[in-house]
Amino acid sequence: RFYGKKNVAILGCPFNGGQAQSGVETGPLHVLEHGLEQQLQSLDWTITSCKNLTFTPPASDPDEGKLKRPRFVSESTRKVASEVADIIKSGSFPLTIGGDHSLAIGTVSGVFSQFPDACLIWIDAHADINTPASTPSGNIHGCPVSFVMGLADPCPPQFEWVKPLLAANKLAYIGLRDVDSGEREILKKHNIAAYSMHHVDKFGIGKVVEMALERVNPDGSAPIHLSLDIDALDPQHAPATGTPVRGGLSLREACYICEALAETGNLVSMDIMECNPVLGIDERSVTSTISAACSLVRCAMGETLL
Ligand code: Z70
Ligand code: MN
Ligand code: MN
Ligand code: MN
Repeated sequence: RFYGKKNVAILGCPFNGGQAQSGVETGPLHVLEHGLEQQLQSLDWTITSCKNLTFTPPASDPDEGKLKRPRFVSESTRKVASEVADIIKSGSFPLTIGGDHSLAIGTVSGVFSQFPDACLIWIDAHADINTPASTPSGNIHGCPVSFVMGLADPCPPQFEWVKPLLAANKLAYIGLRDVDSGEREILKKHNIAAYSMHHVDKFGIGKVVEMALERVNPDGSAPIHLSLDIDALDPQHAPATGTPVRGGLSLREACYICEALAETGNLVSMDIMECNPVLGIDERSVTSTISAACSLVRCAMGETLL
C-alpha cells in the first residue's frame, strides 16, 4: 500500500491526561533520542515530518461521572485525530508516539475517517474497552476502544465529536491478561476477537496472528491500523510503563506480530504507547523499554522483511 512510497510522518504526543501517573508524557522524546528517525531512514523510509504536539490542560476540567479529565482528553485527542487524518491525506504513514493510550481515541478516529474499511489490531495487556459506566478507575486510557466503537451510552458531552467508526468485527486483540469484568462482558456481547496470553501459549504466536487477521480481515485487503501498548510485553522486556502485568509477550512474539502485519503490505498507521521512562527503576530498565519500543516500530516498518 505505502510500499514503494515509504513516507512516514512521526507524531510525538507527550500526553498523560488519560491516567494518573506522570512521566508517560516524556515517552516520545526518549524514543526519538534513541535514534528512531535514523533507524527508519536506514529502512529506506522518508520522514516527511516529525513533530511534537503540545497539550495544555484546560483551567477547569471537572469529572464527568467517573471519567477524569474529560475535557483535556477530548481536546487533545481531537487534535491528534485531525493531525493523523492530515498525514494520511498527504500520503504518509502516521507513526504516533505516546503518551498514554487514551491518545488512540484520536489515532483511530483519524485513521478510520480516511480509511472507513480499515481494521484495528490492538496489542495490550489490557482491553481498554471500559465505558464511562463500567470504568473502575475513571482513567480514560482504559476506555478508548469503547469510545471509537460508540459503546459509551450516553456519550459524555465532551466526546460528542468522536464518531462510532469502528465496528466490532473489525477489531482484534492480542496479549490480553488483565481484563476487567465489565470489559469481559463487552467482549462477549459484541463477539470481539480477543486473543489472550492463554491463546498465545496454546496456539503459538504465528497461529494467533493468522486467526486474528482472518477474523478482522478475511479477504486480506483491508487497511490495518496497529495500536501497540508497550505493556503488552512482559515487564522483563518493558518494565518502564504505568501498569506492568506479569506473564506477557516475549520481545520476539511482539516483534513477530509487527513483522506479520508489515508482511501483509496493508499496514497504514501505527501507535506506540505507554512508555513511561520516569517509572524505570534504573537506567537499564528505561533503556530496555525504549529500545523494545523502537524494535517493534522497526519490525512493523519492514526491518525483517527480506
Ligand atoms: C483498567 C482501567 C489500563 C493501561 C491500565 C486498566 C487500564 N482496565 N491500561 N494501563 N495501559 O482502569 O480501566
Ligand atoms: Mn495496557
Ligand atoms: Mn493500553
Ligand atoms: Mn498505564
